[in-house]
Amino acid sequence: MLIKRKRGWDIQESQATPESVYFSRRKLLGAGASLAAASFFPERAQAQNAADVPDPTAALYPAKRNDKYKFDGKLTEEKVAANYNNFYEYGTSKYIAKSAQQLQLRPWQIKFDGMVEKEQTVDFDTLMKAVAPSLQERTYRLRCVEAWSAVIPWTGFPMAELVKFAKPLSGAKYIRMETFNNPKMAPEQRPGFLSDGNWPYVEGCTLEEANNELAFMVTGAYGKPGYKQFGAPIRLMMPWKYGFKAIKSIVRVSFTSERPIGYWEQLQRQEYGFWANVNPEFSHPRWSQASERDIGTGERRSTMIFNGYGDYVAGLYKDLKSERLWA
Ligand SMILES: Nc1nc2c(c(=O)[nH]1)N[C@H]1C(S)=C(S)[C@@H](COP(=O)(O)O)O[C@H]1N2
Ligand SMILES: [Mo]
Repeated sequence: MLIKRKRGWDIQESQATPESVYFSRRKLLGAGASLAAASFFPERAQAQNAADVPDPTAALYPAKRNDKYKFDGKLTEEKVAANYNNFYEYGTSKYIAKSAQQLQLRPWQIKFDGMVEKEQTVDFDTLMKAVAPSLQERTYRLRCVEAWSAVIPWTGFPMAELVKFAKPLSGAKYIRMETFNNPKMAPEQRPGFLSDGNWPYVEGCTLEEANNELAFMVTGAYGKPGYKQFGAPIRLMMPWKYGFKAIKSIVRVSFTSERPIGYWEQLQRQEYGFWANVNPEFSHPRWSQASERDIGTGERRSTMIFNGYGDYVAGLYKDLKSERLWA
């Protein structure tokens, strides 16, 4: 596919206009409305929109912490992480927190289809009831392919529980996931706008990766559910892979025998591959991946292979040396 225009995601962070994370706040203050300014802060960004309905899963939060997955970084402050996001359905900038409040979380249905015992469409709250016993908080590092990183406490449940819930057939090898496609909730999805014709956002993984203990379905962040800019009500987190694999606001989970093609892979195959495992030695075609900038501290640090999670996941790839594991 021919890409004619330079799009937001073509620009590496350091090549983009440097702006402080407080840019959005100043813009709002400029607008003069103190309430609007306050809504920049995550505490307020969490306040329900008028159209939001009560969250029946609220009592499950904060979930018990699972400290097994230690990391060496400093937790990214909530107000920083919640105001520096990639969510192209709400624009190409990192300052989509306010726009993302248009996301309507209920009703939210998730379709399980493809190679499963029985196709089903399940309400998110029903799914939550089924997985509630395994709900937990885990802190993971997040490494974006654009060379910025964060350390975030996520609430969620092991992806293996989602697989169990879906009951895949024995021939299923891959999982393909889709984000919502609804211009009423995300105006950027209007025809003729950003990524025209390429929605919904799609990502995928192998069933083996999904069953790895690190693979996590995220339903909340910083101890709270329904955090829209983070991809509520449910998104993926595979901390050993570049962030673009961590698909947000999922509405469909399909089991297949064929490797799915992701949103970025479809747009620029030579730059964004299926595996996308973090590797400091394998450069992106347009920039080095050797180091990263922590959005919380502003410090630059060396990138680690598999983002530091090699003990858990390196074994998944030992027989795949001929594959492009690092793009
Ligand atoms: N649906 C959807 N999911 C998405 C994206 C997106 O644009 N749309 N961006 C991805 C990218 S590039 C990154 S780095 C992470 C960012 O997650 P965060 O905003 O929660 O930090 O979400 C990923 N999931
Ligand atoms: Mo990213």
